[in-house]
Amino acid sequence: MHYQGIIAKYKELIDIPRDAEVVTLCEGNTPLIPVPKIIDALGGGFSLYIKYEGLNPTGSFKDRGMTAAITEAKSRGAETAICASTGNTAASAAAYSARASMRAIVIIPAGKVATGKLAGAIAYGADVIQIDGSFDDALTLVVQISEKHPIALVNSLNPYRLQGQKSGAFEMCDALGRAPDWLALPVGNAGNITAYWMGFKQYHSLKNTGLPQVLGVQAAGAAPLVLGHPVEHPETIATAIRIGKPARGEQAIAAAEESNGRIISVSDDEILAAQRLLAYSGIWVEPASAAGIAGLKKEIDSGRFDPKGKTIVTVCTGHGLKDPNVITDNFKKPKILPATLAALEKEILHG
Ligand code: AN7
Repeated sequence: MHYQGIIAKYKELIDIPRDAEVVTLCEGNTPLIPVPKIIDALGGGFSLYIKYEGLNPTGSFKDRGMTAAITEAKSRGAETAICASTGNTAASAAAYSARASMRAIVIIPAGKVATGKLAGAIAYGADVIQIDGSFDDALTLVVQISEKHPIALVNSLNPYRLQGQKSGAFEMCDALGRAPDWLALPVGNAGNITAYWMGFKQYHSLKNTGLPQVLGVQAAGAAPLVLGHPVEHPETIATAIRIGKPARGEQAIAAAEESNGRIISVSDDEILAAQRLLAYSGIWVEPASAAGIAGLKKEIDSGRFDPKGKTIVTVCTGHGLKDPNVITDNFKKPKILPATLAALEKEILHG
């Protein structure tokens, strides 16, 4: 039978109502892509794979969680879903709600959501509401409204989101035959790091696949888990993780500690450099998704982490197409030449 998404694939391991009709876009089943050029750039002597989550139906890892959250909400008769979002959750909630013939309401920080995510949410038919505030303000509001009214909250505070997202860990173990030694991933609202850790522990208890050490990476301007306190005005080019009060912050810290890993921060310049490294390996990700590689490079360069002989996986959470402006604003702009053979030859052969 052809692939039908993560709930069908991992039915027994995902805790959602058994009789629910599954709302799916055949998400998951994303590749682990080897990146030898990045291994060389980081000094060599280890294995490194990119778990390319940008290849999910709406272009991010959120689809793994959304299939579960919307399936459960629909199964209990919910007619409306709501979320706060830096963009990817919004697009995913919109698409899965459309699929389930539910209304989606997404609340986003005005002016701080990448073009492709905003466009996605609108295209899939969500009611998009911008607020004059941050993601954290938006999250506070959607929690309040979903407690007062029969509206299903589909942020990662919803436990079904984690049930779906832990499938990424199962897939890694299936592909590698065991857990990687290290897992590096970006941390924003801290749902994904929490879900991965749950997934690895569950698979290990069933199949003895081992546990990775977890490196969570925040942007320096939005690094509450590194600083040890909320950040009132988070700021970073990686708008996906522009979050100052992570809802699952404590669980993220527990995942890092239990796994004998850590949570670190990287600068926007380090994020952009890692985005370039990935792009020059043929993998275009949005800035937040490059944080894992940026963090890995920082740890290796500083000598805090010896990668020799290790198998490392980095989760690249979202596709670069979501945020084209970052590239056109920060990378070299293409020249415009006169439309003549002479000009073209001069540029190509002598430029
Ligand atoms: C590409 O869409 O929070 O630590 O509202 O879009 O689980 O929050 C997005 C987060 C990493 C961080 N990479 O994951 C949202 C939102 C990308 C993201 C994260 C996000 P969490």
